[in-house]
Amino acid sequence: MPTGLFITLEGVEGSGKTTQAAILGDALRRENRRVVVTHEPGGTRAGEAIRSIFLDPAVSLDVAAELLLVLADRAQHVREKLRPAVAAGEIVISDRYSDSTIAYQGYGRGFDLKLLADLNRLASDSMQPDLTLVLDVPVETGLERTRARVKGAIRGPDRFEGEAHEFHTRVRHGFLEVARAEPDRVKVINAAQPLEAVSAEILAVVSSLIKRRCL
Ligand code: Z5A
Repeated sequence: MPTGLFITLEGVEGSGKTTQAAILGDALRRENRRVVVTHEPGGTRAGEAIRSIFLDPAVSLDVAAELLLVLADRAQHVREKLRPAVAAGEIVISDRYSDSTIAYQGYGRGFDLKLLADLNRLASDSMQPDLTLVLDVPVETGLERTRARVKGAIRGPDRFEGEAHEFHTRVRHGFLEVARAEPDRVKVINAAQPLEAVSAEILAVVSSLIKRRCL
């Protein structure tokens, strides 16, 4: 029975998750591995519809509605895409997953962490990543990177880019707390380094896991 690997990339905005997910996916494909790169919110048809509501700052959302949307997205993502792909032996790389709910809705918005752990278990059908990489950057560095992107007019600021600096600082702290609590699963990568250095560090951690699992 083939079993793949489930890797998640987490971190504050502009930490480089999307860029690094693509680079890691390409590097593993060059080793002839079967790879799926996906993201939350989104990653399924239902998820993309949820994402467009979720990220649109013109759509007013209560924080409880915001929480329930990311959980609905995850419930569909796990059952439709993540679990089947891992069961088929693929290496699945997800740009954000359940730790984002702990960091954003827990540390950021103030929802009870125990409640979120229970809800995450329901939404994810208890599917845990084999490895989570927290790309850690100072909040200001991440926001500067995303501001440069907004200036380039690719897209406007989303719901979270408008939040106060303290919000993003709590979120960053949340990710680091998750890493402290689960050191076997969660590795922190210094994502303030140049892009190539971050990619090399990520590939080294992932390759070592692949070797340990004899994949
Ligand atoms: N959210 C939530 O609240 N609860 C949940 O449970 C989940 C999500 C799952 C998703 O937005 C939002 O959903 C997210 C949390 C919330 N909002 N926030 N914040 P998204 O998917 O649109 O945005 P994001 O996940 O935050 O990604 P991002 O803003 O696109 O950032 P990123 O993916 O980490 O970075 P990037 O796009 O790869 O890079 C940003 C720029 O920096 C780009 O121009 C790169 O070329 C550049 N870059 C990347 N790495 C480097 C280095 N090392 N040096 C210099 N420049 C770099």
